[in-house]
Order: sequence, then C-alpha cells, then structure tokens
Amino acid sequence: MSELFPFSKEHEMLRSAARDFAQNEIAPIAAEFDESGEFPYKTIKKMGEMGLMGIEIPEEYGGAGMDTLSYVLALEEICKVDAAHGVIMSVNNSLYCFGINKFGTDAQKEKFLRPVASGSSIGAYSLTEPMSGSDAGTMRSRAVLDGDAYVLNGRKSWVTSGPVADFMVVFMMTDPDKKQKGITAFLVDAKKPGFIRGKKEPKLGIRASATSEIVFEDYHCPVEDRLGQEGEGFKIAMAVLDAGRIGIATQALGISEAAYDAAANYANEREAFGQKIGEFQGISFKIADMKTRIEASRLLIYQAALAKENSKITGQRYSLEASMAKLFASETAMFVSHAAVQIHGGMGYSKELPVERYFRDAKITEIYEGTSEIQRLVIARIELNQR
Ligand code: COS
Repeated sequence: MSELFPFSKEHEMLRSAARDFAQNEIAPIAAEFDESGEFPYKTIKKMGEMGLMGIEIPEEYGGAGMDTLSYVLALEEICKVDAAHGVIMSVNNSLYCFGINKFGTDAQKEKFLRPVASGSSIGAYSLTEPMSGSDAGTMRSRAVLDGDAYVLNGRKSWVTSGPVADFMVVFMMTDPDKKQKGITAFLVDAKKPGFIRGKKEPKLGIRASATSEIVFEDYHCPVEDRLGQEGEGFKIAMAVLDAGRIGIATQALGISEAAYDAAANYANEREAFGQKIGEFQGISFKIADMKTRIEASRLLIYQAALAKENSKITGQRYSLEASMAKLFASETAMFVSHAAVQIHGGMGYSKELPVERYFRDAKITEIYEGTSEIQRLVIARIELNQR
C-alpha cells in the first residue's frame, strides 16, 4: 500500500538501502543479540556510516540533511527486522539530535551534535527518575549554579543507551518552587567526572538495546553547555518527545509488519482438519483486522511526519498527530503480535521462531516515551481545549 504514496527518488533510495542493510546484516544476528542482551556496536556503527543516525540533521553538522518522511521510512525497515536496533536509532535521531539541532547554539551543535549525527558517538536523553515517570514535572535531581558551571546531582532511570552513550541531554530542577517552569536542560559528556553509569535494567524485550540508571554526583556542567534558557527544560523535553513519539510509532509499525508477515505466511501453509488454517474464518478475520490496523497506523505516522516537517517552517506544534500515531501504532503492535503468536499456536511460543520476540518487543511501545494513558491525555486535552 505504501507504493501509492508519491515518494521521491531519495526516499526510495534511502528506504531500499536501509532494507538491504537490515535484511543482510541485522536479520542474521537479531536473535543472538536478543538472547545475550549484548549491545550491537558493530551494526550500529555501520548504520552511522550509512547516515542513519542523524537523518534530519543538516550536513554541516554531520547529518544526512533529509526530511522526516525519510527518517520514518528508513526506521521502519530497521524495526521490521529488529526493534532493538530501531530504538537505538530512534533515540539517537529524535530524542538526542533533533533537540540539539532545534534548541542548541552553533557551538553546542559543533561539540555535541556533530559526533552523534555522524554516527561516531552515541547520544541519549534522560528525563525519567525512579519517582518521576509520567508526571515528569516532579523530578528530584538538582542543578545548582556555582560560578560559571552548574553542579548536577541526582539519579535518572530507564535511560535508553545509558550504558553506552557518549553524550546525553539531561533534565534537572534548577528552581524546584517553580515546578515545570523550574526545569532546565543540560548537555553532558559521559567521560567527565561525576557521570556514573548505574544499574542496568534487565528487560522483557528490546534486549539488545542497553538501558540503565545514570547517577550524577557533583557533575560540573559549564554554563555554555546548558540547552536553552533556565526554566525552559520542561518545554524542551516535551517538544523533543513529540519528535520521539513519531519514532516509537514507527518502531511499533515495523514490529507489527514483521509479526503480520510471519502470521499470514503461516496461515497459508499450516494445515489442520484437512485445510489451510487461513481458510478458517477465525483465523482469516484476525488477518483482516491485523492488516487494516497496520495500514491505519502507517497513515497516522505519515501524517505525523508531514506535520513535523511542516512545523520546521511554521513552528506549529504537532503533539496531536504524534500522540495519535504513537497511541494507535503501539496498541496495534500489541494486537498484531498477540494474534501472530496465537495463529502460530505452540510454534508462536517457541524461541525457534522470531514471533515470540516480536510479542515481547511490542509491549514497550505502549510504555516508553509516554504511556498509552499519557497519549490519550495529550490528545484529549488538545481536542477539548480547541472547542
Ligand atoms: N511542546 C511544547 N510545550 C509543551 C508541550 C509540547 N509538546 N507539552 C506541554 N508543553 C508546555 C505547556 O504548554 C505548558 O506551558 P505553559 O505553562 O507556558 O502553558 C507547560 O509545558 C506545562 O504543560 P502541562 O501543564 O501540560 O504539564 P503537565 O505537568 O500537565 O504534564 C504531560 C503534561 C502529562 C503530558 C507530560 O508530563 C508528559 O508528556 N508526561 C509523560 C512523560 C514521558 O513521556 N516520559 C517518558 C520519558 S522517555 S522514556
């Protein structure tokens, strides 16, 4: 169906390069890295060399200088094969690079954006804390200005790429009395003293992506490495999450497509009671619902990508489009991967096939970068405020 869209030659070229890479280099190792939980350094490095780690960043800062649709098309191909590679790519592109490109100074882009957009370093984003998840404005970590540097202290959790990141954008309270308006964003360098990688999270899915706590103990962040103004951190965090949510929606789409392909093929091959199982209405209706929801997810994602592209000119928010895409695509990934396991029967539960991995990987898309409940809250607030 995506063939109906008038993509440019550049879009098609990037998509087929990402598809070939995913199928030739990631597919053979995906199950092994899922099992071991090891970080796939080699393939991530190659993705950087291909320009996949900073797709929308201008070439002058080490990126590929392409548009949001390019990002979505390439990411979908990676996620169809492995959602763990997909989240590493998504966080690097949207939660890290996008925010610095939008809110950073030229000097910050030179120092913090170029190495990550060009794929020679890895970037991460750190908002969540053990006692502050959905209610992101209640963080406890503190940054105190002392001369020409802020002193950062606190514990951050669930940081995607935390164990391996070279640089990170981190959000801390500079003025707790002001709540959300007292939060400030900082660019930090993992090599500096006071940056400590904490407990690694053992996860149900996306196991090859590395996730951990990050502890800050008197980390000195020079004033020139503050991203935006003091007190602007919450809005920066939210604006960046809008971009991130398009990436997670795309990750969910890729997982859905992989699970669907496996299920449809199996339904066409496996026989029971003297016929292909796909000829039973119970299975065929599942296939119909899976396919329909997948294509609806795709349309919401393309809409969000176009809204984000438009926002580069108009400055308008695309929170509604991003949240709708993430909500629908992630719930679709759960629905489709659940049905795919069921259609496979016992084989769906076996580690000999990748279907159980798709099922485990799908769940996180309903949780990170804003739970489905938070997406509904964002959508409803926007809709009701407009009346
Ligand atoms: N872009 C720009 N500004 C935004 C914004 C966005 N997407 N969303 C909110 N803001 C602004 C609001 O306009 C408001 O500014 P003003 O006070 O000047 O009007 C300010 O930020 C506070 O917004 P709001 O009142 O909506 O804040 P809430 O505390 O009610 O929180 C939710 C809003 C719940 C939506 C937010 O905390 C959220 O998204 N939580 C989930 C966090 C998350 O996704 N965590 C996962 C981290 S990555 S694993």
